[in-house]
Amino acid sequence: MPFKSDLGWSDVTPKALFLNRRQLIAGAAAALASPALAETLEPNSLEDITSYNNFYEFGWDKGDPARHAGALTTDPWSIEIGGMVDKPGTYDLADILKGQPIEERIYRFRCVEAWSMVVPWTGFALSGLLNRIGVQPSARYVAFETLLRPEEMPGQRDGSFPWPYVEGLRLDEAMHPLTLLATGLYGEPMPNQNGAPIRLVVPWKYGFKSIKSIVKITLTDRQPPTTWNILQPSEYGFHANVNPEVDHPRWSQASERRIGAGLFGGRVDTLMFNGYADQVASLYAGQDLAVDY
Ligand SMILES: Nc1nc2c(c(=O)[nH]1)N[C@H]1C(S)=C(S)[C@@H](COP(=O)(O)O)O[C@H]1N2
Ligand SMILES: [Mo]
Repeated sequence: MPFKSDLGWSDVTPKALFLNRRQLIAGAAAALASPALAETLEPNSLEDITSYNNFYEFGWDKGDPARHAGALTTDPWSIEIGGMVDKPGTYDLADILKGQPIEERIYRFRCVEAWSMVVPWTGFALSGLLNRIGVQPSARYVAFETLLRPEEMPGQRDGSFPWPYVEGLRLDEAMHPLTLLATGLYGEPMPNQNGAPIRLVVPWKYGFKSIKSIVKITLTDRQPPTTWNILQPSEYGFHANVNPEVDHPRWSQASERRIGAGLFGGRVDTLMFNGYADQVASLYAGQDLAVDY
């Protein structure tokens, strides 16, 4: 029988994650580099963030994840970490979170479908976990995989989709301090429909890169396959950096609909790298962003 810790990750996280909405908003104001961005960083409501979701394991409608993800068992949870690492293994989430300080990060979130939100995540930098596991010099990419459990994920009973959902980052992107492993939002453990118990958040890339409910992380020297690129390579690239100047073949990426902003007034200009250009543009120096979409 596999080792079962008496302390599940959900016993550990709520205390570590405690913070209230007022503190989150104060934090957002303090973190602002430019007052012009204040309006765009007012977080969406918990209701918006947990009722309008893409999580195709639970169905194709934006309301399906809220309806069906409650059935997902998220404790116990473990992540298999392997490939070009010093300490490969299957780690209980409680062990991954032990001694790991949890931070609040209020990020813009921009879906490739041209809608957006602002989300007050809680979590920790992916680089912290990779450093503890020990990345070997030969590694150049990080591959991620979502749970495969068709008994609890009705969408996975649809055989036409290449389950499990997979994603990947270049190692320099994975190590960037903005790249987050999120374990909650609004100071509460991650709602199932948002990718419980642990999901990636890469705020300068289209939302499909931010893979949910991660069970496997592999360090590799080859660019890993990614779900939307497998499905439609001419529309969804590996990089998927938010870029108002590179349109999707079927729609403009110059602006976005801010969820919750009301029927009239909800359209805002899309920002280069989703507003994080000063922190990430240097990662792509010398690359043609229209080719590496
Ligand atoms: N495993 C998995 N991860 C996923 C998805 C998915 O369908 N399955 N959808 C992606 C897409 S397209 C988006 S926009 C975001 C949505 O995250 P949210 O529902 O928390 O806003 O999750 C991403 N991660
Ligand atoms: Mo998306």
